[in-house]
Amino acid sequence: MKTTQDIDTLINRFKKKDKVALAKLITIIENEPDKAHEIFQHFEGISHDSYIVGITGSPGVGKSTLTSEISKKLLEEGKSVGIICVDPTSPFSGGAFLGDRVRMTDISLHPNVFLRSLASRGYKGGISRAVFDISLLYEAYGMDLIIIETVGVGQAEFDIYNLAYSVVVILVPGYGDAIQMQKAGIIEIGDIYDINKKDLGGEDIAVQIEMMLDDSTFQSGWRPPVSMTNAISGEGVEDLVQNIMDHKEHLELSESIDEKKKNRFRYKIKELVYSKIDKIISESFLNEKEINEIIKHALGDGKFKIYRAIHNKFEDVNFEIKKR
Ligand SMILES: Nc1nc2c(ncn2[C@@H]2O[C@H](COP(=O)(O)OP(=O)(O)O)[C@@H](O)[C@H]2O)c(=O)[nH]1
Ligand SMILES: [Mg+2]
Repeated sequence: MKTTQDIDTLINRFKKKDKVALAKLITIIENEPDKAHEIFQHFEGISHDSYIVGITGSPGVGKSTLTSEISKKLLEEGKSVGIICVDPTSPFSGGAFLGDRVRMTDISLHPNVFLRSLASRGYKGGISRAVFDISLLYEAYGMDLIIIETVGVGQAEFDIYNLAYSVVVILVPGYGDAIQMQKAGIIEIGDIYDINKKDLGGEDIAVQIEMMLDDSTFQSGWRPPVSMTNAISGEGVEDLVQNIMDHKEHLELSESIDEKKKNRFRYKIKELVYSKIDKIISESFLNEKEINEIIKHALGDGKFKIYRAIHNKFEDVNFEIKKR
């Protein structure tokens, strides 16, 4: 438990761009979501916006390697980058060969980069809650770009489209045919496509994606570009970064960036409201002790009684919702 004074000290150091303070604040927010309002009230005067990029694709396609390469390009342009990596198989979280890990953590030593890796389980309020809060801390810190790396396609607990303004879908040679991609829903989600590991081929996939995109209509007026990269040599990464910047410019010019931002906050506000209500409900109707009693009861003389127990519990309740 951090005291208010500890938090004040951390905030002061954070405002002076102390990465250790940033790391500590992230840890507090991860473990004690209830502290978020106390922390964020210190940033109410900050109006900085970061641009949020989501990088998604199956495990092993090269997301971490690419994130690292993209970050290097951005650093060369004088930009700062905050990385959030939600991938249990990632070298960032220690799941791969030592060589990889050394190469990746390399960039995180740069003063303008901060990297946080999240295991995909065990967060109070879920992984998307933690990712949102960390992204907000990065914004307060003044990061120009935030990159969220995730295996998030179709993953219920982490919905990248609610957070990222540009979604980059990474594919690799040998992924499968176009029909499979369409079935997997992959063709609908990307703002940008990249075929990584071009040293192993991939022309055929690029052609198939291009054809599929040609057959689609895009109400937004943005037709997703397709790049090919070799994340190890860095080949093609410049094109990919350019595509991300072009998409950013498209969103800004067409003012659809506001829709993306609205969506991001709508998602967060709902989550905050539901977590408050959830807390009230569990505190006033069913606390852990009562749940344990029902479980004991159920184990004692029959599991079928749990339905009636819950039903009875709520039957007498008079829900009085005050109109405001
Ligand atoms: N041949 C080849 N291997 C790559 C390329 N990019 C990444 N890799 C390798 O693919 C493996 C998985 O990369 P990683 O970045 O961890 O993928 P992630 O799981 O999507 O984050 C690592 O061994 C990388 O060195 C590439 O362009 N070509
Ligand atoms: Mg990874």
